[in-house]
Amino acid sequence: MTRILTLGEHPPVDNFLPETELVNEKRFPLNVYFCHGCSLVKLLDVVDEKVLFHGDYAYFSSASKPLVQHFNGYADDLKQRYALTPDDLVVDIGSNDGILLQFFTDTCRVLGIEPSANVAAVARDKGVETIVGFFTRALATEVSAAHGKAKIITANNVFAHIDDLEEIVEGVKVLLDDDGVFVTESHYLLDLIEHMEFDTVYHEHLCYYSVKPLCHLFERFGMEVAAVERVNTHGGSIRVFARKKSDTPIHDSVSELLALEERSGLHSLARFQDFQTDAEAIRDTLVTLVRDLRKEGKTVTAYGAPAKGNTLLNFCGFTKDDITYVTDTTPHKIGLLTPGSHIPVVSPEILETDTPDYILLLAWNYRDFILEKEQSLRARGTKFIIPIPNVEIV
Ligand code: DWN
Repeated sequence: MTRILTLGEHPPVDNFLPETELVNEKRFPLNVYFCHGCSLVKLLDVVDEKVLFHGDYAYFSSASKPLVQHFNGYADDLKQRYALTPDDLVVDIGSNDGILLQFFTDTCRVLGIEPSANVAAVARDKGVETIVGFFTRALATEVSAAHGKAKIITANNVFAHIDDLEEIVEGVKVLLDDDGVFVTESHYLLDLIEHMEFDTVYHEHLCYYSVKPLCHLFERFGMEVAAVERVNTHGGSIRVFARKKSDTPIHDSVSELLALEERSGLHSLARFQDFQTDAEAIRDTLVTLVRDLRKEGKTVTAYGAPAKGNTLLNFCGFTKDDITYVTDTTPHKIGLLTPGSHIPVVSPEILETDTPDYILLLAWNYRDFILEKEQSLRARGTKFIIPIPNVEIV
């Protein structure tokens, strides 16, 4: 393993806190490594999953309208591919607020598995049956005994969060129908490095997947990657279709993406040699810009308090002296402080009356949607600072 990026000591990005609890805030090293064996890029400093995912978790997928639209389309795609009948079972691991399964309840049986009770409660209110807990072999055995085998198991923006991959893949094999499919969506390493999305590095994200190490992983457990697709969520992700080993031919998309990765140098350490200096260059440009604007008496706020935004704020060392407040649509985050940088999170309604001179767009992965949505604010003179893939003002 060779370290390819160090971002310093950071608090968990989804642990938004009230002023009174700041004393308990802990920081952990945030370093990224490249594996010479299978080309996997990952963290080695693993923070206990109970510290990261707990009964007061702050991320609600449905707080982002474009993401709801994405998962609606994703559900339609799976329904078309796999002729689901009312008796079929679709299980979503890390189902959050039921953002995907809500689109299956009219078609078949669904079951969510979500470790954060407060988020699972929102899914249940949507009629999505949800078990509160982490997915394990034991839970898979219980579920298959109670509900039968699953035709489809999904794990979106969660497969990269898991340290014990053997436990989850073996659990999937227990619960999955022999001709079932295990579909995952994870941030794609190629997009991360090509678009300098270093802010998506945080403790929840243990692995930064490319297709090569995923093929190795499933091979180890008697499964295979049957097909892959690139999707545009979270700055660029891969939707991977895995199944139990079979005689059915593998779709060309797998060899095509493996070849693209090879051509892009993604399987060799050299590809990452400038990762640190390039990340620091973006940081330095952003810090200089914001601090110069403040010196000129300009007001600077931020838009969206995503997990990735907290990596960026802390890597830049920003405080509320630099950024007065950050707006977010997630009720759970409003009224709390951003982890580490301790900037107040407020309701987006403030922008109906307040006209900041500049707004740092932390939720850059929804750039087009947000710039469109905030036309009137921009007409009032507010400029947006886009930090990734390079700092620009629009
Ligand atoms: O792994 C994870 C990734 C995949 O998703 C999770 N553990 C956490 C999450 O990361 P994130 O917080 O960076 O995800 P989002 O979806 O980019 O977060 C966007 C944030 O911006 C949300 O808090 C909602 C907010 N938002 C907003 O305030 N106004 C979003 C939109 C679209 C808006 O218009």
